[in-house]
Amino acid sequence: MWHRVLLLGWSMVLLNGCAHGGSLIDDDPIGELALIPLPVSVAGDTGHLHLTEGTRIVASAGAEPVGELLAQQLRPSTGYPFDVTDEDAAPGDIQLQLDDGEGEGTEAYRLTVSAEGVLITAPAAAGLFYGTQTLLQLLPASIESATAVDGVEWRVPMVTIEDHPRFEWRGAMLDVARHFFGVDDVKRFIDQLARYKLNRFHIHLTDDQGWRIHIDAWPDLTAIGGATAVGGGPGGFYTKADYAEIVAYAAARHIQVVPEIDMPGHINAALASYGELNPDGEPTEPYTGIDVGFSSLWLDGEITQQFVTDVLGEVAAMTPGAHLHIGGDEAAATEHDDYVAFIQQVQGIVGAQGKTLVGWEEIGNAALDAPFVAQYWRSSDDALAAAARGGQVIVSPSAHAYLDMMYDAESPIGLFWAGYTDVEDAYRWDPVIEGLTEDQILGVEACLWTETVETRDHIDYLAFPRLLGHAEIGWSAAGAGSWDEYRTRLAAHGARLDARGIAFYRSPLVDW
Ligand code: TNX
Repeated sequence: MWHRVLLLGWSMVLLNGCAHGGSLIDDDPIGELALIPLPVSVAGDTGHLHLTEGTRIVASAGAEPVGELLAQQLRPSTGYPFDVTDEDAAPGDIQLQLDDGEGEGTEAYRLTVSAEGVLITAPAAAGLFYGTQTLLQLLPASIESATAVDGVEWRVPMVTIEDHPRFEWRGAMLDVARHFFGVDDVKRFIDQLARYKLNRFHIHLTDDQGWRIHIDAWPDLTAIGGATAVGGGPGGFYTKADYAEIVAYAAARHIQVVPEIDMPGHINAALASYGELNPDGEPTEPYTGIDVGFSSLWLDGEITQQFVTDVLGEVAAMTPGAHLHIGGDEAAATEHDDYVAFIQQVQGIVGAQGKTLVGWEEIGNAALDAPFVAQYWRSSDDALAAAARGGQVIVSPSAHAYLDMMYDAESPIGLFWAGYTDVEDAYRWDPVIEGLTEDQILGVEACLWTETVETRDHIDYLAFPRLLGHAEIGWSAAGAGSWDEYRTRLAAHGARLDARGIAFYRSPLVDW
């Protein structure tokens, strides 16, 4: 018979002797929780459960990968073994259980912390995974440390949390074309998305300044087009093995990779790699500046058709997710009618690969057939046109969700064209743009364009902490949080970002 032992009046705990480590508890008030994104409901009790050397992760059938990942996240800082097992749970264990409940979808979860242990239940592995990410946020910030931290009580408040996301698509985009970022940098970025329950990683693979994904049928795209970057740097590219590594790493964290091949504009890197893609048979000059809207595919060229079919075919084959992003933005060097015909044709090519087409809002000008997805960034006219044709909309309003905008006049990097975007602007915005209803909106995405972003620290500085606000907009119920209380939750996340080694911007709007 197991029973809990409370040592009242002391902020100390006793170990209850029992076969598998036992459970340690205290009765301290749980205090303020600082969860981002805010869950649907949180009910708090008094007291904490302490994780110990003996705490195991008990994973039901199908939950093992989530259990393993959680163990990997808990071991470095605590130094505890966190064995993952399918044995019966003992007091104090962390249980991950798939249940039959469907209710709120595959990403929903329920997390209960009691004297018995931690119990996370969900109808699917994705929900279990989000439950584990919430659990991390219930632990002290130093749980995030990559090395062992002594003298910390690894305790979790006694709470019951029920949670599910507002939107299906909760994304972040990284432009690896203007400046290239290698596999390790990308994984590190994906780690942060996972922490905040984002589930789409949109990777902008090609642009005027660089082509970053190897295509077997057109190897010079990377041999030549991969060797440039904004400012004249050496560029770089992903081999198919590199790319597969990114896709698998993201998938383990319940994130789908959405590759973008930007066409028919933003295409100079391809035109510079192959003379035959140009009407005069001559390759263009490599481009290392930051202008937009000057390049176009040669849409009358028969070879262009072949090129597009080959590239999208190989990219589709590397993509387990349902979506292919074909860009379609700022095609100022393409005739309007040609643009429209081309986008329609590309929808056929993407469809033949069994994928759904995603493009920037400008694709709303083409007569596309549902299903397709338009990504709003500047003009609601185009986004509304897309929705009127039955398209779904991802909202990335540049004045709020462009992570490359400067915070204020002091920001050492970043662009300015959509206006300064401080941490408050990145949190206070309505994803349901005027003229659309919530069900026309597939979700939200924050975009990090990298004209001015050259290093890992630069990514950290511009993306954090703003990305956390977007994660909350994507996940939490409408109106769930307010800026005034969000600032205090965000402040508590400073220590977590620090513990993960993220060089975030310490906005003066937040009392870190
Ligand atoms: C606009 S947003 C672009 C990008 C730039 C970005 C810089 C969009 C679809 N196109 O090509 O990198 O602005 O903020």
